[in-house]
Amino acid sequence: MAFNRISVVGLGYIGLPTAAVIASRRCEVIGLDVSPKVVDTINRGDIHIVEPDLDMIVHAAVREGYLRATLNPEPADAFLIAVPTPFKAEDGKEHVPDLKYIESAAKAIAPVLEKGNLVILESTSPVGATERMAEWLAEARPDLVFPQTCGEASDIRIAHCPERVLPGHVIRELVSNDRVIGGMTPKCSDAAAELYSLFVEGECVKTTARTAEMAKLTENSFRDVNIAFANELSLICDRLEIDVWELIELANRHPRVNILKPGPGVGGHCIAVDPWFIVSETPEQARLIRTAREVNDGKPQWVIEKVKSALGDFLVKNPGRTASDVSVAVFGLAFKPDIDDLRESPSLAIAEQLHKELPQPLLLVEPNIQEVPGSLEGCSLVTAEAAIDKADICVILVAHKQFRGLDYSAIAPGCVIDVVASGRA
Ligand code: SAJ
Repeated sequence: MAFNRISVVGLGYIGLPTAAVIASRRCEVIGLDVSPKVVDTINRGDIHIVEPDLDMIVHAAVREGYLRATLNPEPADAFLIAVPTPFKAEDGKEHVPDLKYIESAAKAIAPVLEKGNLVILESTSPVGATERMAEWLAEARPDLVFPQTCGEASDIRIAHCPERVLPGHVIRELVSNDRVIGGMTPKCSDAAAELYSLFVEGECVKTTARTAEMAKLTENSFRDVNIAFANELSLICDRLEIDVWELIELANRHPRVNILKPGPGVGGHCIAVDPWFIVSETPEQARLIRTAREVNDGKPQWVIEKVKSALGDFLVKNPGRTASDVSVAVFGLAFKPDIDDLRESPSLAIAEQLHKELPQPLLLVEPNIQEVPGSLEGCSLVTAEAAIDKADICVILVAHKQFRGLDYSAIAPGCVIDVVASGRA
């Protein structure tokens, strides 16, 4: 199959890097997005998201004419859909996958589809979403035949090939990771594998669309369950007055034990979301996966209680002081170390809650941002040293590299709440 022109639908954290990497292989790429601002930014050779090295690659691809963005669907040989799949509340259930963006992407490209085209769904999706997308395409184009009705004789090839890249390492992982290629038929898998061979150096492993959907959900659920184990251990150890970090280090010396790190909770747009796609479909069976989600989602509140209890103890030990003159510093707002992404961050959620509940504005230490987030208006962004100098209580929520080796000896005993063992990291 010849891929002279590839359309990437959705130019976000996955779509834009993918479009740029394909374009860097000297293939014509058209990026389709619903946001005029995003389209303009990319057509200027700039980027609207933060990802190391992406700016350079987009800039070069646009300048050399291999990448351009548009608001209007255009014909192409292959369409790669990378739109968000959030969850919604429906029929009394809280975490139901919301396929509205996939539906609108399918409806947007349907009019320009041509016989012989390949459509790939990259968005993390509940099992069955690829088949659903194929139905939306078929409804819009009764003149074409699709794999769900015609199998290998279809005019359009359809596959699910989930993205698996780690934010912060997207450009490297896009090329080096193995790819799961889930075609609706074996020929659909072959066509998709051929497309990925344009830029993937990892292995392209073929399977069915449903297995590919479940594989992606499984990977993120595996990580969520393992983080929940670490987070649960941190609660148990706190109760038993054991240092959880020392405990994990010791247990991990066993050749078959590898416990992850406890933290303030699980953030980001994937690991805290995707397991619900399994729970939503199979609630009776997915008991461990659901519990892991609940353990991780409960961690921010546990941290907040820790801060309030430290504040209570501080006031008992310092009878001349009142809550309104106790200063609390929060170290780290990002959803994980060494990035500037605050979206779906448990640390930001903890800071917001403390900001609401404590009378004194917080001191914020977040070396990766330049402005105080709107939800923390009134708080001040300060250096780590200034925070330690001014604060009575320090709460360390993210193990940013800048927080290693900080000296908290000026802070009273019991007033440093280090949720991520930043000194050890
Ligand atoms: N976290 C811990 N303890 C740990 C590891 C992580 O508390 O030991 C927390 C992080 O601080 C963060 C959250 O978990 O809040 C998620 O971070 P992450 O680094 O585990 O993962 P993401 O969300 O940045 O990216 C994940 C990756 N999935 C897996 O590693 C299985 C990535 O490969 C996926 O492509 C991405 O989700 C996605 O888009 O689905």
